[in-house]
Amino acid sequence: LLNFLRTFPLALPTSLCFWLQGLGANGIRLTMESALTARDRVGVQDFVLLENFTSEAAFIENLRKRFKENLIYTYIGSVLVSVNPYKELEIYTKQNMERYRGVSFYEVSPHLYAIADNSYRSLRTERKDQCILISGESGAGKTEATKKILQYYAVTCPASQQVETVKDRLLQSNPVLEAFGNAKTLRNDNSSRFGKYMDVQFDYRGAPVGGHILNYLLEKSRVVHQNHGERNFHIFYQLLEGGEEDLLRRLGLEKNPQQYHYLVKGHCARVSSINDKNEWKIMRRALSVISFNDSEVEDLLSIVASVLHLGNVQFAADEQGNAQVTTENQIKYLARLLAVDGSVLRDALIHKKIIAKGEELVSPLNLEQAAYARDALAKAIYGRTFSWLVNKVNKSLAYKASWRSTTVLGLLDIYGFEVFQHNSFEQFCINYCNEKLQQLFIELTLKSEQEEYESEGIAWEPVQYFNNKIICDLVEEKFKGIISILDEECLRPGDATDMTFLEKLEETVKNHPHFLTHKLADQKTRKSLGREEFRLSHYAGDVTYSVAGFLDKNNDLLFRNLKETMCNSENPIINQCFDRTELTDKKRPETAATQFKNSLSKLMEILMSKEPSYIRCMKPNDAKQADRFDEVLIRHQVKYLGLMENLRVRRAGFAYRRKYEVFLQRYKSLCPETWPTWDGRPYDGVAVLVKHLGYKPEEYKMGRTKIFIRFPKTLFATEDALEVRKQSLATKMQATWRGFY
Ligand code: AOV
Ligand code: MG
Repeated sequence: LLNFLRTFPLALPTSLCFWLQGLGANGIRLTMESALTARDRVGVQDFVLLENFTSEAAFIENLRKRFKENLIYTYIGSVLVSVNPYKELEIYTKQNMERYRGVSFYEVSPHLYAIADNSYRSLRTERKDQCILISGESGAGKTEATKKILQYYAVTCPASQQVETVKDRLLQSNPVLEAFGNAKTLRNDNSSRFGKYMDVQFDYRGAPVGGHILNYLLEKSRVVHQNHGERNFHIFYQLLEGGEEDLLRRLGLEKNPQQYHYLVKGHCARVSSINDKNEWKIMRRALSVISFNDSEVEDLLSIVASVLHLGNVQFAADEQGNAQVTTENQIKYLARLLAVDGSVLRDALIHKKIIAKGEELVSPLNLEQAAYARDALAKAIYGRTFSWLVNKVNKSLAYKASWRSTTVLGLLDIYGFEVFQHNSFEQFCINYCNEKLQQLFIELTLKSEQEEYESEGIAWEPVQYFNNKIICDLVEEKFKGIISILDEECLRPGDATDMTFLEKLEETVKNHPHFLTHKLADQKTRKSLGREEFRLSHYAGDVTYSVAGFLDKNNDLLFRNLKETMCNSENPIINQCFDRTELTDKKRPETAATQFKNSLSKLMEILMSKEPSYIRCMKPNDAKQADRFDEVLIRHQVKYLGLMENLRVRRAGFAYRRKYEVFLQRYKSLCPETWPTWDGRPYDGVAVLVKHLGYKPEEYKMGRTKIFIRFPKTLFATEDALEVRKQSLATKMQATWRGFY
């Protein structure tokens, strides 16, 4: 009977369940992993229970065992470690969601639903804002995890007509933002090319009533260029593959992506893992859910199409070497789609207008400059439309009764750490962002551990760990940091180039242990560094960045006459994206890197103000394949995610801790004095219980609200005793059942 119940825990009628719990068989609903044999096969579900907790090999072995059994989740205390399975697992069903609802963290096997549920309950009971921080390198499963958590809330939180609309919009914002903000890279077929922080607002009943998204630095350069094996943003392919004939005709588009210069750079318009046609349908439906009307959809898609047409605008040089547009047809389409005057746009693409001493100076562009202006326009249009889109989503998610108080739960899903053959400004920003998050993780987990020891009245034993603050400082410090130096070069009139930036960097940070260039390197390492490169030793590994394009990308300038043209656009979206005040504003806009730095610093403040939970995602192999556990790759991630340090901090002294009530409830059947009920304080009950179990004084400590157990073996012995007791109970019950028949 017990075996049957274990296999089908949900088949248990509630009354029977209570009866069995009464008999002390509450372990039935627990995972089977407490049994000794299971532990050998599937490893421990919390790394703190590893006998040899300082051994990296033991850590990885435990991960491997579990991965092999499709157990992709494991805890380090309250931190969830997740390994991307690269295949669909049957663990995200509605039934499984119900299993985690309202259940204490440790009573069910590790899952992101447990993290989601735990955060949600803290939010409800303590009315404290929460955030769930999901980190890990590109392709490790952050975005999937975020979506699964949102689905969990959509299914398990209280419902009503109005709430259903909000839930729908929260969920449907994803396909839209992913279509416009995700792309295939070499690391991930659905890689997030923007950072996203999403607040979900809950009302007093715990129902989701609104939301808000903050977006971070979109990788705009992808619009005009993709590396080999990569694609542009999904939306372009979706539109060409899935768009109805009528629509494509109106937009002047042909179905074939090969026709468009902006889509052929990576030589892989079609990818087997991506069904653009299907995704198009999903995206279109999602647009309606987040309250796009037909004309807004048309305006939006006109902009997408206009980017493709822009890419096909070609130039030829006249006798003076000045660029002339040779593709009149594209200008015609552009004029219609962007709702601007065609000849004005044509002129703006081949001239540059400067205002000097109050006078307008117009000068022609050469071929190279014209191509540059065209690409800058494409990037600006796309980037601003993306921000507009996020804004639009936010309007549809806004809590209608915002005067009422809400609590919020934030979900952070950013681009993961990435290293390619060629790394540029974008990777620099993305990896810097990951540095910041890692630092937050270190600070907060250490802090919370220390605080818990303090509040429980137990002495704290310090732990050595690598603090990556030194790398964050290298990037962001005032005057001396890389971003400061980059900005300085960007603002310097005259002959500043990417190379002068590199030279200045060398001068300013030459002695930094995490910084290296060709010139600064010793003979041996020098070979691996080009003269245009610098190398940063990130927490997650060395990355070599090429400085080519740094100044341009950081400046992110659009020629004035192109801006003017866009300001006059009658496409309502473009019109909102380009504001006239930009033309008169004398102040230079902030550079891209500084904007990013400031927005990250605000993000850190937001996250610090909330109670955090962590999901650390890992990638099992580089081939995006199921059932392949590449130990070298995993070891690398275990190292840089600081998981061993995390574990050491968590185990500083004690392997295990539990609230007295929880501990007593679980093990009370093992002691005649606490069984079947203990009427006194839980503290005293636990004291009696552990005395009966023969715990030695050095094996445990009694804190204010929790018992702290030093070694896993003590806990395992108690778990095994519980198992034995359950077995004997089962035998007794079998006898009872037999008696019924
Ligand atoms: P990322 O968000 O961490 O990378 P994703 O969440 O996009 O990574 O995951 C990459 C791919 O791995 C997905 O498209 C799925 O095919 C697969 N995958 C991830 N998690 C799961 C899961 N739990 N179950 C099944 N398949 C999964 V990046 O955005 O590139 O940093 O920037
Ligand atoms: Mg992602």
